[in-house]
Amino acid sequence: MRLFYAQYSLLAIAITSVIAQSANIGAPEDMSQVAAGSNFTVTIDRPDSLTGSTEVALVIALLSCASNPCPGPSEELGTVLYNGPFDPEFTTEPGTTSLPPHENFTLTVPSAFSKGNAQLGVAHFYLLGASVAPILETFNTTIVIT
Ligand SMILES: *[C@@H]1O[C@H](CO)[C@@H](O)[C@H](O)[C@H]1NC(C)=O
Ligand SMILES: *[C@@H]1O[C@H](CO)[C@@H](O)[C@H](O)[C@H]1NC(C)=O
Ligand SMILES: CC(=O)N[C@H]1CO[C@H](CO)[C@@H](O)[C@@H]1O
Repeated sequence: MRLFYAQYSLLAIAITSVIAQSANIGAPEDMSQVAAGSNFTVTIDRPDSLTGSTEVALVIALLSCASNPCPGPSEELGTVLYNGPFDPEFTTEPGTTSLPPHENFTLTVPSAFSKGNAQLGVAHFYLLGASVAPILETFNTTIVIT
């Protein structure tokens, strides 16, 4: 019985850390306004976790959903603004050291990009734990192009 509980709690820890592994968009906030043709900063947070993981790649893309509902980033990413490595780090900037490991990307909205709501979609590929499980996750926020 003891063994059972021990295994059960190990499993619970494993599940919790898988959830905690998920990256997310720290900025911009949902419904932030960004002018077409301008630069904006996207912060991708990568909360620290128990299970070791190895970063592989990150894609950040923008898709207009001014005239159609946003399909979700796992269906369609749209215009790729960034495609490359992901290197989340703790910041050393005073006053912000409680932030989770993250990376800031300065990206440019194409000047001809349609105005209105746009899906800021992220695809994140990494290798999880000692078993080196390949994980592809997608997540998104909505920004308003002005
Ligand atoms: C926008 O970013 C690009 C590339 O990082 C840079 O060359 C350009 O000067 C920036 N523009 C503004 C207005 O900050
Ligand atoms: C990312 O940007 C935030 C907000 O400007 C800043 O506080 C933080 O130090 C930056 N992080 C890194 C790693 O440069
Ligand atoms: C289309 C799509 O996947 N939208 C999702 C964007 O992210 C929010 C949560 O931040 C979801 O609620 C939406 O479903």
